[in-house]
Amino acid sequence: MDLKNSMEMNEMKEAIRNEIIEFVKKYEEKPGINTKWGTPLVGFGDARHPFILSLKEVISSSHQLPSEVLPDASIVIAYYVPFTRELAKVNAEYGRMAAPLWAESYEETNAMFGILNQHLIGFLEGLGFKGAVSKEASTFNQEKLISNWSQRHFGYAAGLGTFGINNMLITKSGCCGRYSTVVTNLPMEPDQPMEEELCLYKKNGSCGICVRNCPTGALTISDFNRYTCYELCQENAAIYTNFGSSYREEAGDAANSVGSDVCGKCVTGSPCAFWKWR
Ligand code: B12
Ligand code: SF4
Ligand code: SF4
Repeated sequence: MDLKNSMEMNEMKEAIRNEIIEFVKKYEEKPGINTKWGTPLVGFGDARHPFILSLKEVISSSHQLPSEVLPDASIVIAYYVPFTRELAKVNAEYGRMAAPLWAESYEETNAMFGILNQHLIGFLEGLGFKGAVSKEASTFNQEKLISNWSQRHFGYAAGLGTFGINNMLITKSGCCGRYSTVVTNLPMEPDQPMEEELCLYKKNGSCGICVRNCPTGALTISDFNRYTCYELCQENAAIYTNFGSSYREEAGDAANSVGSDVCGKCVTGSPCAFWKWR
């Protein structure tokens, strides 16, 4: 890539970043939207990075590769949309169950992702490129409790953050937020995975607050039991049936298809939720 092209590609990255940031800012103002979001972070991951190509072995043979979503995939745009400290405080202080606003914000964010991703694809097409979204991203296997499109792993490959012992992908802005991705055929220099370790426990053995805040014991310093975690998420889903039912309808679990699978106590009361210095 020559200098002129690399400058144009940097400008393109900035344009895409701004498109996402501005979209979220405007979406927040829409009538009926109760969620407030912070400034999104955007990364550009290499669709053919060895880490991405290893996901079928690391996660499962049914995990999709970017080329199965878009045949000439080159870059996966991964973005992180943070919630606010106020929302984190409300959920952290609510007791064992998730706060209603946490459940509502989960649903509103997932709904926004669908619309924002289509907007982004239109934006890319306007520039002469292609974009596509994995259908697997909005569902997960109800027995194994894993998805065939791991947003966190694409976020990691795009340099957005590192995995904490709370299992979240922690960014420089924190981990109290949600991830989405769009696969593209953009011809640009990809971002690389972050080298700095952001989880305090992994960095120097301190903290461990997420483990202490987990009401079920699903999270320990060395392990995460997704089934125990899901039990509490399902208890919350039985209460929060009016905000939406992300992932459930697509999973085809008719008997259990309503409600918001949330909890988030390992995220909302943690120092890595927003980092004090930001
Ligand atoms: C299935 C699912 C669940 C299930 C199962 C839990 C699980 N698998 O993590 C249930 C319903 C229980 C659940 C619960 C929650 N979830 Co959930 N869930 C998903 C979903 C749909 C798929 C996750 C998945 O299957 N990943 C593949 C598996 C194998 O990977 P993994 O579980 O992430 O495990 C890997 C990491 O731990 C990683 N890892 C650990 N250390 C290291 C170090 C290195 C160097 C590397 C490379 C990797 C690595 O390796 C593991 C194996 O590969 C994603 C959305 C998506 N499509 O990606 C959201 C998602 C993971 N959930 C999310 C959230 C926020 C939650 C909850 C807080 C609920 C809530 N919103 O209130 C809890 C948190 C539980 C926890 N501590 O992990 C967010 C995480 C955001 C973030 N900041 O990271 C996601 C990404 C949704 C989103 N769009 O943002 N979830
Ligand atoms: S709360 Fe502390 S130990 Fe847990 S993930 Fe965050 S930084 Fe790591
Ligand atoms: S979401 Fe709740 S139950 Fe699951 S690990 Fe986090 S704190 Fe524990």
